[in-house]
Parts: sequence; structure tokens; C-alpha cells
Amino acid sequence: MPTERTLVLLKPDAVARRLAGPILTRFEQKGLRIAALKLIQVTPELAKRHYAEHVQKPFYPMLESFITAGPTVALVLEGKSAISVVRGMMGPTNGRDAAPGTIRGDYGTSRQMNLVHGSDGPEAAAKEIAIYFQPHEVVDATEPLAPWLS
Ligand code: RTP
Ligand code: MG
Repeated sequence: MPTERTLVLLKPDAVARRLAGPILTRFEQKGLRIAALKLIQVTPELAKRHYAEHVQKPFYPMLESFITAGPTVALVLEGKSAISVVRGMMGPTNGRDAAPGTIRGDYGTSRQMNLVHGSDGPEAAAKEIAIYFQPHEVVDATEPLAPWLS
């Protein structure tokens, strides 16, 4: 079981609905470690880099309008099989198809306003982490701070 890093976005609908905290809590409770975290405004240019594979598709203009509509939380999560673990916790793209217990299944019924993004493979994770974070912004694991825990 390899330790992996994955790029996660809490999309504008999650931030606007005050669900960033609850969703982040779910990832932390699962045991994933936050390796990087920031609040950003996605620009049209950034959206086109992130969704390069979708830019030519008919739904892209709506996707860009949505992802640039308000602040987004970008983070890197780290853990064993983190890429597939996060994808499983998200559920399928459309909230209507997502089972209860998944993030999309618990919080939405939309295909577009689906709250969360997670990289879909190791290649995408490496590419997406580099889009959102400079190397020094991704923090390596440190030992627990014993004095604060005792
Ligand atoms: P994401 O990339 O945002 O994490 O979502 P995903 O992997 O579950 O879905 P993906 O196929 O990569 O699609 C990216 C986003 O495009 C929108 N979409 N609309 N109208 C359509 O047919 C359609 N298909 C995809 C969704 O908002 C999806 O999150
Ligand atoms: Mg995707």
C-alpha cells in the first residue's frame, strides 16, 4: 500500500454552503493528513489548466462559470492509497447517483455542483498538485508535538 498524495478541491458550492469544515473533517477522520491547504479564487486560466481534458466539451463553459463563481479550498491530502480512498469518499460525479455515506451522496443532487474534486490517478495528482502548489508549500510529515498532546 503506497503512501500517496492527491489534490483535492472543496468547490465554490462547498465553501458557499459552509461545508468546507465538515468535508475536511471527514478526510481527517479517515486518517488522511493535510500536506497543503489554501483558499483561492480559481481564474478562467487556472480552470482551463485544471480541466484541460474537458475544455473542448460542450459542458465546459458552464463548468468554468461554476468553478470560478466563488472561493475554493485547495488542499493536498496524504495517506495510504490516498487517491482511490478520496475518490471513494467523494462518490460518483452526479450527486443523484452517489450513495449515502459518500460526500456527494450526503450533500447534493447535482452533477455540476458536486462539492469536491479529487485527482483520478497518480499522473493527474502530480500534475494537479503542481498547478495549485509550489514545492515549498507542500509540507512533509513531522512527528507529533508531544508537549501539546501530553
Ligand atoms: P472532478 O474532476 O470535478 O473531480 O469530477 P469527476 O472526476 O467526478 O468528473 P469528470 O468526468 O472529471 O468531470 C469534471 C466535471 O465536469 C462536470 N461534468 N459535466 N454535463 C456533463 O456531462 C458533465 N460531465 C462532467 C462535472 O461538474 C464534473 O465534476
Ligand atoms: Mg475528474
